[in-house]
Amino acid sequence: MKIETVTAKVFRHRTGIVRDSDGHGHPGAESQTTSALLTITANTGASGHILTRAPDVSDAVLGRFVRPNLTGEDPLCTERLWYKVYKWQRLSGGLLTDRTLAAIDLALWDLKGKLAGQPVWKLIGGYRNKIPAYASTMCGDDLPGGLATPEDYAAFAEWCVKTRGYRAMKLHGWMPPMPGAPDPRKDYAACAAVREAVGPDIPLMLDPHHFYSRTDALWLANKLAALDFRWMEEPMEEASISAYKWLTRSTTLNILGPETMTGKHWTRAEWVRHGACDLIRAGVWDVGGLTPALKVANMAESFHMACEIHGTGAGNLSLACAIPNTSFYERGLLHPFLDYDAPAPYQNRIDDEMDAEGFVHPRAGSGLGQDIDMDYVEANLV
Ligand code: XYH
Ligand code: MG
Repeated sequence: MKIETVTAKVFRHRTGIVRDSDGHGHPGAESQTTSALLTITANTGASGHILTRAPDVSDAVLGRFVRPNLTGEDPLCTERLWYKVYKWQRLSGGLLTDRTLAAIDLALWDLKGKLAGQPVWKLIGGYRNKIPAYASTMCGDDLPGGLATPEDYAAFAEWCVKTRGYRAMKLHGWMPPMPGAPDPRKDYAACAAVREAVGPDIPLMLDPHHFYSRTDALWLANKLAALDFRWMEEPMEEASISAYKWLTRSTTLNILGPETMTGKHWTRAEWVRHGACDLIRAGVWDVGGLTPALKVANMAESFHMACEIHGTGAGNLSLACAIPNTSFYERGLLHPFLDYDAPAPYQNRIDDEMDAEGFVHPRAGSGLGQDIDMDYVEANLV
């Protein structure tokens, strides 16, 4: 069996999310955008797919770094193929990103599942057939009745927990360019209001401004510890392991990371080695795919540490349901003005449907479990 083609189809669709000047998403006027469907096809006719961002799978990148390494290879050899492509990153001048590596790896795992007739979450471990989700809010905004005040966060938290059934919640605080941001005291006010609204038994977490000083981060950590928060993630630039080592040692609050730091499983091993966090973080799109993300989770387990998965989607859900040492699935980003449960135009179903008790269930079908509207993709090609 051999890989025959690696193709990407760019298609247009509507979106109700606008990006601010720092890149954070917020509800906004409907507009047109594009996404891409990456497909890897074997000579048996079987195909693996993953939805991603168009720049991740440009024809230039696929032609230069991917097709020469995959065409003619056995698609089941995911470890071998990951390394074949990954090694081209070093001299790619930054053109071959971790996101591209992740898209390739995820499409190969989807193909492997299709060939095996099994869901990927079972092929890689199958530890659980459901997982509690936490409601992961969008970053704070200045929209009246949105996430503009601590009271807004509290009201949304009540809806998430008492109406929609979420069993945990993570706030993203206010970040620049929002008025008054960054301000650890404003972040804390929202956290205190949410704790008051949901009561003492709901796990709460904070993902604040990502460039606080050590002293601001420590002040916030200690205040959240007093509110019995479960963890705080990425309060400072993650390139400074020593700053995180200092913070983790200085507070009783659990510090989670690294989320966005490059270096894949190698960096995360260093964070454990240096005591720079209490819980490890890995998302398939951050570390170059499911193949390296599994290595992060298994490494963390060896140190009796949780590996909390960053981000949503079929790849992260498969990972979260495969491993023993994780607590929640991050479902979001959520906002009072947006219906997260409504499929995107190119989906028949969202990847991460959640029941009324707050559990997300991975699918029983073969592959990653995506339910893509292929007719919509074909009808809206760019
Ligand atoms: O928009 O800064 C942000 C969020 O932090 C985003 O990067 C991501 O959804 C996240 O951190 N989730 O935990
Ligand atoms: Mg985060």
